Amino acid sequence: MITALKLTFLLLGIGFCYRLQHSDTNEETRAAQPSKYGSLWPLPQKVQISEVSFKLSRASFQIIDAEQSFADPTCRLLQDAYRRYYEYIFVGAQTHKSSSNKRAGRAELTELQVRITSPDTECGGYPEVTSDESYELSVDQPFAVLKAPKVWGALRGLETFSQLVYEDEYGAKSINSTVISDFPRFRHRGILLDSSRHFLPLKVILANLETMAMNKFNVFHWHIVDDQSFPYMSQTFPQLSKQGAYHPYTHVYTPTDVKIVIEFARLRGIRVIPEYDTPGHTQSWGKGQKDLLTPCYSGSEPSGTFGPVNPILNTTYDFMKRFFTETSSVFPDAYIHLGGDEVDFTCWKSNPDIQKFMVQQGFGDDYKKLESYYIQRLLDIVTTTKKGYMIWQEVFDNGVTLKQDTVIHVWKGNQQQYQDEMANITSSGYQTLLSTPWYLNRISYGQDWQGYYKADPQDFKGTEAQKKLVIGGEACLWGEYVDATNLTPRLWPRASAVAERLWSAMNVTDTTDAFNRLSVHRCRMVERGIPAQPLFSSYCPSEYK
Ligand code: CP6
Repeated sequence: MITALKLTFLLLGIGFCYRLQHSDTNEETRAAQPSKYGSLWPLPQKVQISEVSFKLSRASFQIIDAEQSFADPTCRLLQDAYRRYYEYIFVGAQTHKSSSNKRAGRAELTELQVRITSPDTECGGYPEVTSDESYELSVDQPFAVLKAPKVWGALRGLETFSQLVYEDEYGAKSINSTVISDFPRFRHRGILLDSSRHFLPLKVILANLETMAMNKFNVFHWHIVDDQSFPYMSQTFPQLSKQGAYHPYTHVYTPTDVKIVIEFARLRGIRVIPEYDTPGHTQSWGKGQKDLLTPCYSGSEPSGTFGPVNPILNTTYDFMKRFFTETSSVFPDAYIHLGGDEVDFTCWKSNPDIQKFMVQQGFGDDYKKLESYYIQRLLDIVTTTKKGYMIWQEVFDNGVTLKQDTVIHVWKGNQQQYQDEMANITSSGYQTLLSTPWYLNRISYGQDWQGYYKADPQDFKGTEAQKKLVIGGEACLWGEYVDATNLTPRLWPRASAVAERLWSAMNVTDTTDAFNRLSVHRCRMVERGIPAQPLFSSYCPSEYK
């Protein structure tokens, strides 16, 4: 028999265990609370949300060009976006009318008017690093107004508007009277995907671009080829993918595929920057291009294996000239990423022709000089295609002469080392981009998004002028352990933490408020059909539908 005393101890014990697991001071174990900023993610620069709410109904609500707008119905980018966001606003909405009378007398919001305020709307163009993404949003009676100088700001504002819409306790779509004025903190907010270690079907790439837009990312860094496979179908050198892709017809990106990706991204204000990483990471190139790679030697005999691109042959540079001339017209962005990371010198050192070349050039046994020689010639070639370039930090570390508009991409080291690197790069007057703290391919148990959230690209010792040279950052999802089955949940919502760091004001650092908003933002991505993984023990309201 359980006595009253025993029962008391039992209950006390349960209560004690409960408090242990649900301590409010422990960030790992707190449940999401409502934030005063609703579920806005990333947080806009200035937000005022009032208590006054309006209802929205699928039947009467519309998104339209404002009469004064410089854009008109021929702007497909905007018309497509209106349709997309209309659907997102009413995602999961009840179709029956049961709730419509519950809060009678509440005003209805029937229109979002979108007004492009600059005569050059940039509707038919491509987004660029200098594109204006600012917008102002006012939600009030008789209609909501979204004002933006260019279509790029309108896209960002439409996403924000859709995030303001919520379901009230009766399931009716609602929005509060709100004033927002917004612009990004950094101009370059990227995601790197790697389609070489595993082929990524077009569907996966497009779903990721869609999710990037939900998080206001604006650069897709496409690490398209690497050692393992060469899925880019080149029109000038079709052998590269014929021999170098995992499969010559199914595991390739045709010229049409590439066009689809670029246009899908453009319609969402996202730049596509391809990376063709050389002279290292090029094993797959060698399969379709004879003599491109350096033959390695064992003693005085070729060993049958190959190393980095062969830097001593003129044929190498002829090839690069033709290859990069092609890619410069396939990809419209003003920049191309040229890699230049992790060059292994073992093979170069073993090759007698290279040894001879080293002596001729007076490089001694400093193979970094040989690497620089190659990169220098490559950069000169790419410059003739009128493109700017981005490169991994090793190229800067090796002292290669770079054009002043080069973007140096930092990816190595611990916090101290990457901060010193950013300081060095910017004190030499170069622009830089941070990725080191945002290697999302690395996984661990727990809420690792908080670490991504705390890193800041301008957190290093330097002058104001140096800080201005930091153009942003990129979250990287390297592909060794990632394919179509796990890419999306691995990336989202962890990359969302990076999105807020790169878009929102520098002082937006409260991880408790971030957790509250991000929890709902993650449920919104799930509602929109994106299998984003959970932050912590919880549920999404829509799971019950
Ligand atoms: N491939 C290429 C990679 C990496 C880099 N370049 C890489 C290095 C370390 C980690 C993850 C990825 N797989 N071409 C470095 C820029 Cl942890």
